[in-house]
Amino acid sequence: MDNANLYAALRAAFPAALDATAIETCDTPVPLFYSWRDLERGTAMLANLLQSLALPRASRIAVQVDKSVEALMLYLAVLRAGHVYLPLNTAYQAGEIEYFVGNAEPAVVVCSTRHFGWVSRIAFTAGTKHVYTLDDDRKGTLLDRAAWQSDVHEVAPRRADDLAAIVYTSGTTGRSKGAMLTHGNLLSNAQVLHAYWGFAAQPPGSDTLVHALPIFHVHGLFVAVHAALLSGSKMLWFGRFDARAVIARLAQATVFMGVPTLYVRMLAEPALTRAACAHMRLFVSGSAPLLIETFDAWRERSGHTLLERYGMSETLMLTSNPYRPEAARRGGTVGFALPGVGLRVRDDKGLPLAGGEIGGIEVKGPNVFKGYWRMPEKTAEEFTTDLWFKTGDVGRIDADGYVSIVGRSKDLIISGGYNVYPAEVEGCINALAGVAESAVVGVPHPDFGEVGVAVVVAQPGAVLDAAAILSELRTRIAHYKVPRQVFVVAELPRNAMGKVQKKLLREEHAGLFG
Ligand code: MLC
Ligand code: AMP
Repeated sequence: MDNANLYAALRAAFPAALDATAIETCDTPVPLFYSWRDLERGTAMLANLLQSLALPRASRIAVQVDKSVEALMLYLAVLRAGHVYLPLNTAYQAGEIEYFVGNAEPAVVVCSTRHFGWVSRIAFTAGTKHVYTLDDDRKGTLLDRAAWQSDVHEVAPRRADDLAAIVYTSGTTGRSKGAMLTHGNLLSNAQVLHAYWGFAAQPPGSDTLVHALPIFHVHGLFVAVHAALLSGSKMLWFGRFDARAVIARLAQATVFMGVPTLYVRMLAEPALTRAACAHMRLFVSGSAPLLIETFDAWRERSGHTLLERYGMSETLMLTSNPYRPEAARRGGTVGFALPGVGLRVRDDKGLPLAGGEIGGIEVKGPNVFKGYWRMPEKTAEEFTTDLWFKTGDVGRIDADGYVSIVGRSKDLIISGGYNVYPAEVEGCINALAGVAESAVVGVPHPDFGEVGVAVVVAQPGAVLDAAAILSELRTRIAHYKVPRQVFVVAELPRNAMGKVQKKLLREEHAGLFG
């Protein structure tokens, strides 16, 4: 039987000329050039280090580090060694990390040196045996240890339905859930996008992808990285997104992937011109709704039509506008269900809707995850009896098959491409001294698309200070979850049933950010 380990498939796509550059860094003090051989050897050494620890099969390797090529190699090494990669946003605070580590029980935790004190305390308390550090300057105990390992490693045999990664997504109620993704989920989706977005039709190695997204979420880690590796394409690697610096490198690139905020920020740069984009063949947008104004402005300024696609952590990519003809990419839609993906729209009783009607989007396919980590009841809740996954997104399919997302049944704010669950933020605010209750709503924001605003009611006799609430929240939750503004009010608007009317709050604060 063939080895279904995702790393084996990615490795098989490396170009024959292993000394060619696979990754060039763009914002390190000096540019660093990593060859395909460097990737192969580096991941072998890291995989051998993991193997030397004699961990149980399918151990979780939790990683909260700044973006670097070595961090990418660690992801590939975890696949290679047959363990389960658990990426963590660098913005997560101690309370959040404590939950993830407690829930996933990782055998190994890797963090940056500056966070080693508190992260290792959490990890050792939770029973993790090995904590390493990895920084974005090629330093840290992980690399020190790996340096002693052999650079030859046989890829661990895995089946398509073996776990490759767990990606935590916040829940509408309660705590985050770990979406279990298999080698088969990741490879099948990567292969579909490889064909659908025209990578397969290019001569191998002729694409160059500008990689400027974080590598702790699906978009940057799976969609962008797998597309590049599976096509033997070089990556121009940015540790963090900088609009001007990215535009300056487009002349050497062919593909860019970003969340809408990245396009909004590039549009604000005078350097974004048709000439600057002349070498490019594809700009992909996803993770959050793309405003039609951004779609139109991008076409006008760059001469390219953004290709918008739609997906989520549990399912990877679901729909995409067509690659060709460019003219068939429709702004305001997320395109067609990808090959192999079943997508249907149902009413709130789960009954089929006639074409064009708005309802809940349900999906099926080899890309759909295996379930939530150690939460069988939550998994069961999110699937229909005929095993379609309920995305929580609300949309419609038009007569030509284009899918549009018109809203969400889940109470979710997407800010700069990051998901913020109001229930989690409200829980945090409600736990503060003197708070009786709170409501967090998303309002339009010119840069981040949407940001959270909190409306808070004090307990009788208590006096609340908005600034104090904000600074307290900053120590408890990731910065992007902290509301942009806090209003202290006498009471929350409620309907006759006593339910907080978030719609009214959204309307009241809709104009806050212009
Ligand atoms: C930063 N800030 C944010 C924020 N990012 N606030 C709300 N939402 C965000 N996304 C805060 C900072 O803490 C800071 O607050 C202030 O905004 C200004 O920060 P900045 O320096 O301008 O931010 P920057 O570091 O440039 O980051 C912005 C960004 C980043 C857009 C580059 O957020 C980003 O990389 N987003 C991409 C997220 C992503 O990859 N999503 C894919 C998920 S996968 P203060 O108070 O200090 O001023 C998925 C599935 C799918 O969804 O379909 O793909
Ligand atoms: P996550 O849980 O971070 O994977 O986020 C997935 C969610 O992002 C989806 O359920 C959608 O609500 C949203 N999303 C992703 N892509 C798009 C898009 N192109 N347009 C609108 N929403 C999107």
